[in-house]
Amino acid sequence: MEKIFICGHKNPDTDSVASAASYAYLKNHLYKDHEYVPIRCGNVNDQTKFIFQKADYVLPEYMKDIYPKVLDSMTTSVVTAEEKDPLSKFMRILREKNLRFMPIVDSDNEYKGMLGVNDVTELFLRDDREAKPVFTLRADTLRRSLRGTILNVGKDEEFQASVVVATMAYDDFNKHVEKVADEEHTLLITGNRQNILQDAFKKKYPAIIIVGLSEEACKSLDFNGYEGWVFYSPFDSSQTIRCVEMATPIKKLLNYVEPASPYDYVDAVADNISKTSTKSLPVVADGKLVGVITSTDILKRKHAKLIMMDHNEATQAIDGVETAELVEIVDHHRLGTIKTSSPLTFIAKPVGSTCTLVYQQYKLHKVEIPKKIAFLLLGGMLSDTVIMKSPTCTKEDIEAINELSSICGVDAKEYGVEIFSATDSLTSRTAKDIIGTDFKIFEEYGVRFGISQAETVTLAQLSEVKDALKDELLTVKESNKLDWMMLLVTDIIKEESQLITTGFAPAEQIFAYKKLEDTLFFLPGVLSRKKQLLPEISRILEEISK
Ligand SMILES: [Mn+2]
Repeated sequence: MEKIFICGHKNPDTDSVASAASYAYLKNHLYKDHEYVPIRCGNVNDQTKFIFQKADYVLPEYMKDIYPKVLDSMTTSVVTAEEKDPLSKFMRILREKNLRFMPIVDSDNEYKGMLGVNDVTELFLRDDREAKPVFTLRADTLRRSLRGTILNVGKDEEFQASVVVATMAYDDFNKHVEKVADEEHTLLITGNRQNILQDAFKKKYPAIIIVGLSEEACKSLDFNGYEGWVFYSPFDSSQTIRCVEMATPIKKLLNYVEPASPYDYVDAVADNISKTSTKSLPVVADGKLVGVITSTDILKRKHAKLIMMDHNEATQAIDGVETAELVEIVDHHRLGTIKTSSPLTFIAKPVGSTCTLVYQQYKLHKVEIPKKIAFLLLGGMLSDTVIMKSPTCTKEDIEAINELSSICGVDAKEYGVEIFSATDSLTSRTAKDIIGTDFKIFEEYGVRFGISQAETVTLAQLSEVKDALKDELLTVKESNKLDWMMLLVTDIIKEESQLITTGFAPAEQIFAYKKLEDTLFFLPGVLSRKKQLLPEISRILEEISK
């Protein structure tokens, strides 16, 4: 079944992960045409982990990116041949299935190489009328190719031999054999010629094929003392020679083509595919063949289907989003919307959390909310609305929180405090963790800037870690090629924040906030990046752009 991935933004917060997981549950409950798979494109914070533990629900799986992978485009129903099979079997399958090549495996489906029509053609295109071709043969494949029987078991299962056919007069034949054949590497094909057979049984030929004699008559022959193989062929001499050629084990003709992994990017293997003679690559996982990817597969490559949760801007989306087919966006942020190639469902409302929008979808479709999902949704709502204190919190959020609390059998405020206590204090976390956990990139009026937010139950320890945070902000600014980077540290109890920045003189001069020191500002009553800080930043960027 085709998958549709449901993914929150980069540096996922609780709302984005909880909404993705609970929306996937709803979609899978409602629709059976696709498999809805919740994923996340970053590590989860301690708060999110706590909520998923509390809900006893499995965290969405981590996916680095959503670029098309070999796994999604490869052909999995592949006709193969085994390396021990004779060429005749390979040719028969090619003809029957109308194929140009086949991956070759061993009896455990372990990948051994590729064999195409071109490789076989080359074998027969050799212009060696002067030299006698030497065939590498295995007794078993030769018997299968001849569809004959073994009359005498020889010494070596595998041997190399040139073919000599006894069609001349006895004396001429003896002379001919002496001239052209090396006794230990000769495969004699003969009819019912007693004198020739009597001589042959005394020689070191690795194999003799008898034609033109009934199987019964062959059985009365006396091979005593002969150490090579004796085969009975139901065909005439010319057909038998062809069978010998076609008995060459596939193993001898194989090309080892470096396989692709199912997790390779389609773009990365396209070049290698075009270089192969079969215009295809075997796909191998743990040594076993799992499929084949061809140039046709590449042309028809499948783009991942994606539902974006809790964001709508490309800068915040999973890597490779530009290659994905967006089927839906569920969000409560401002629109900085990504461009799409086809129409899509867009569920957006200025409520306190994306989990509230998911809750409303359960209501709309009259789907009962299981307790586990209620814990996730409630967690996302309480987290995003800072226990209903944030100015982003609406009546709709409160309604949802009340109903979910009763499903979970918890007090919302108590659960909220539990949730926020699950995040470590400022001093116990590294600057990298504090800044990296909830970090978003925006672009406005030609200015590329980042805002991280950290919530805490007290700002008292901020002065201790301030310098380390300033250093880390500069590092993040550099590595993301930003003009301006800042961290909003919010005290959810006192409902105030401090903002540390990397400095952006033209803008910071006209900030509405109280400057405590260089690149440090005090923001009383500010809890929300989205609803309070971001509009102020937009305002001043517009101002200075004039
Ligand atoms: Mn959110």
